[in-house]
Parts: sequence; C-alpha cells; structure tokens
Amino acid sequence: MAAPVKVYGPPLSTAVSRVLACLLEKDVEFQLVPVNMSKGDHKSPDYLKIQPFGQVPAFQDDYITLFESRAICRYICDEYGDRGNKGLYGTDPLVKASIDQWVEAEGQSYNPPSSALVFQLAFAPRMGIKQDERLIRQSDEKLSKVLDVYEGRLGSSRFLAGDEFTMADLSHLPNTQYLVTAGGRADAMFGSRKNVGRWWEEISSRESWKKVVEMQQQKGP
Ligand SMILES: N[C@@H](CCC(=O)N[C@@H](CS)C(=O)NCC(=O)O)C(=O)O
Repeated sequence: MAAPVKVYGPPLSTAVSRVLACLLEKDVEFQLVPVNMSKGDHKSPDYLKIQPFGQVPAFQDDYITLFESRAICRYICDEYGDRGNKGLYGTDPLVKASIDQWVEAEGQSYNPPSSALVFQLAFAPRMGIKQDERLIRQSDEKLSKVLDVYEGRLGSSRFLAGDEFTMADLSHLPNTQYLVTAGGRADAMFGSRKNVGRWWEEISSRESWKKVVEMQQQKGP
C-alpha cells in the first residue's frame, strides 16, 4: 500500500487548510507533519529544502515535494483523479479552464484583501500586534468590490464554476472561515449579499470542511 502523502504545517494556517480540504474531498490518506512556526521551524535549513520561501504548507508524495497550496491542490486532483470527489477539478478542458479562472480570481482578487483582513482581525490580536485601521478599511472596500462581482456570478450559477462544488469554491473556504468568525464580517460582507450568503452556507457545510474546522479547533502539541 502506498504511504500517505505528507502535509507540513498547522491546520490553523489558511494555506495548509486549503490543502487539507482538498485531500479530504479526494479521500486521499495524509499525514500531518507539525511545523512549529512560533519557534521558526519553517525557516530552518532542512525545511527550506522542501519550501524555499520558508512558508507552510509543504507537501510530499513519495519522492515529489511541492509548495504553493493551489498548485498542490491541482496536483492532488490530477494524480488522484479516480478518488473521492471526481469533479473537483473538472474532467474536460473547458470545465477545467472555468475552474482555473475562479481559482485565479480567488488567488489574485479575493485573497489579497481577505488575507490582509484575516491577519489584521484574527491573528494580530492573538499575537499582540496593533491593528492597522487604515489597512482594514482599505481591505474592506476592496473585498466588497470583489464580492459584488461574486454576487452577480452566483445569481446565475449555484457554484462559481457551474452547477458543482469545485476547487474554485474550495479555495475560498480558508480565508472566508476566518472572516465570518474571528473577523466579524459574517453579516456585513456575506449575509448582506443574498447569493454570496447562500453560497457560503452551502460550501462551508461540506463534510470535508467541517473536518478541517474540527482539526483547527484541536489543540496542537
Ligand atoms: N501562496 C502560498 C502562501 C503561503 C503562506 O503565506 N503561508 C503562511 C501561513 S498561511 C506562512 O507560512 N507564513 C509565515 C511566513 O511567511 O513566514 C500558498 O498558498 O501556499
């Protein structure tokens, strides 16, 4: 039997949790390898050999190592095509392109303001870092504009790339989870937009994501 794939990093990291959600959707066995970020283990020479930017996650499957959560997810979907949710990354070029289009929109348009908000609203207080009010205001404004586009799209489509839940939706789960919980943006950003609110309720109720949230709530070593 093949060894489980390895994911390096804590489930609390948004990028790590993206990969975990994908593995759970695809029903691929994995081993979580702890990386003690508060001790700087992600900057150690050994870790830099598998993630040269000193970030989490890193990923190993047999002799292959990968970094960048969205690239890792694409690999998992292609390599384990016959497992779990077979439509997660589409099966024909047009569907794949549509999924990629929205994964790119997440990475290029949704992630910059939402990850800034996640850091400022969820992590800075825990780390004793003073919040940057100006950055919070600017990021709220930018994210609102992005969500207005999503509201239009989700008015004519159940999910971002069509009728099925795909990588495009999954990729939005990690930042959005923090925004609606610790970030206090549930009503102002999501519930106030009918289609976005309906979409969030549906994608955040998936068993795969509920398991990731449970992993996040477990105390680390
Ligand atoms: N684009 C990368 C982002 C990775 C990333 O920013 N990871 C954060 C945690 S969510 C990290 O390792 N931060 C520590 C650092 O940059 O030193 C991906 O998607 O994998």
